[in-house]
Order: sequence, then C-alpha cells, then structure tokens
Amino acid sequence: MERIYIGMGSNLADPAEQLRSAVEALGQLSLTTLAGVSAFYQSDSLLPGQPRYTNAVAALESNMAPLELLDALQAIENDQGRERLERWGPRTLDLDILLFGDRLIDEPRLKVPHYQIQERAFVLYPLAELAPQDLRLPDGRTLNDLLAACPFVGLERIPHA
Ligand code: A4P
Ligand code: MG
Repeated sequence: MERIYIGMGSNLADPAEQLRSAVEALGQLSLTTLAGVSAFYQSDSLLPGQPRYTNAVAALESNMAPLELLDALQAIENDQGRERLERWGPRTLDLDILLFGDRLIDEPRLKVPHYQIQERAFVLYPLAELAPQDLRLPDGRTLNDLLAACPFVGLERIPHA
C-alpha cells in the first residue's frame, strides 16, 4: 500500500457538492482505502474572470499503479460532467495526483509531484491537515518548508458540515 494525496478543485455547478461526490467516488475505488479528507477551502481563481474555487485534499492508501489511478480519476472527472474545452478553463471537477508515496514520476501523462503543489496555498494548507509536517517531497524539501514560503492568504476554510 502506498500513501497518495489527491488535490480536488471545482468552480462550477455547486463546487462543495462536486467535492463531496468526488470523495464518495474515491472511497469506492478498487484496491484503495480512503484515509482522510481535509476541510474545504474557498479562494479566488488564479485566472481572473472565473468563479471562485472550492479546493480540498484527500488521502488514499492504494495498491493501484499510478497510471491506473490516473485513469480512474479521469473517469470520475468525466462522470461528474467535466468538459475539457480549454486548459485552465472552469471545471466541475479537477482531480490531481499531488504525491504518490515517495515516487518521482515523469511520464507524458503523469508528473508527480504535481507541479502546482509548492506555490499554491489552496493545495498546501489542506494537505497539511492530512500529512505529517516533516513529510518530504522527492526533492528533499519538507511540507513545512513549503508552508513557510506560502502564506495563508486569500483562503477561506470551510469546516465539514
Ligand atoms: N497530468 C500530469 N500530471 C498529473 C497529475 N499529477 N495529476 C496530466 C493529474 N493529471 C496529471 O490535466 C491535463 C493533463 O495533465 C491530464 O490529462 C493528465 O494526463 P487537466 O486536469 O485536464 O487540465 P487542467 O486541470 O486544466 O490543467 P492543470 O495543469 O491541472 O490545471 P491546474 O493547475 O489544476 O489549474 N484557482 C484556485 N483557487 N483553485 C484551483 O484549483 N485551478 C486552476 C487550474 C486554475 N486556478 C485555480 C485552480
Ligand atoms: Mg488537473
């Protein structure tokens, strides 16, 4: 079993409900146990003119292979009505593999750690609810290092209902 962290984001069609549905779907993946879900966090889109996002992180324990998991996540995105019209476009659901054990993966379809981890507060703060602060990325930096460099700005934490 490997510990995997999934970043979830939505800014269309009732984002909190999209994230709740995604969590339920993650809990039903084969070879996989849902180990935890962070609070939900709202923030403005990085791209101006888009609706606000709701983001969260889920922790999985899984025996799936990385590309197998990516396929399963994309199937969940599609089930929840994701349409890929433009890169970075608004979306009902985005599921990103943030970390997969301590693996460094560099394949055309899958780069892990996800490049967005380091500078994005809406990823780091929910991740910190689930992961140990001394968690190390494959490049040696700890989660603590990343948090120290990324202020909690523009985030609104929504505790679970
Ligand atoms: N891919 C490569 N590595 C991975 C990985 N680790 N996990 C590939 C998941 N997928 C990975 O993704 C495009 C391709 O990336 C996939 O086919 C997969 O093979 P996508 O989800 O179709 O495209 P995208 O989401 O539009 O691009 P990307 O780069 O994931 O966008 P981001 O970085 O997620 O940016 N503002 C706030 N506040 N909150 C947000 O969540 N998100 C974005 C979108 C912009 N602004 C935001 C937020
Ligand atoms: Mg994505």
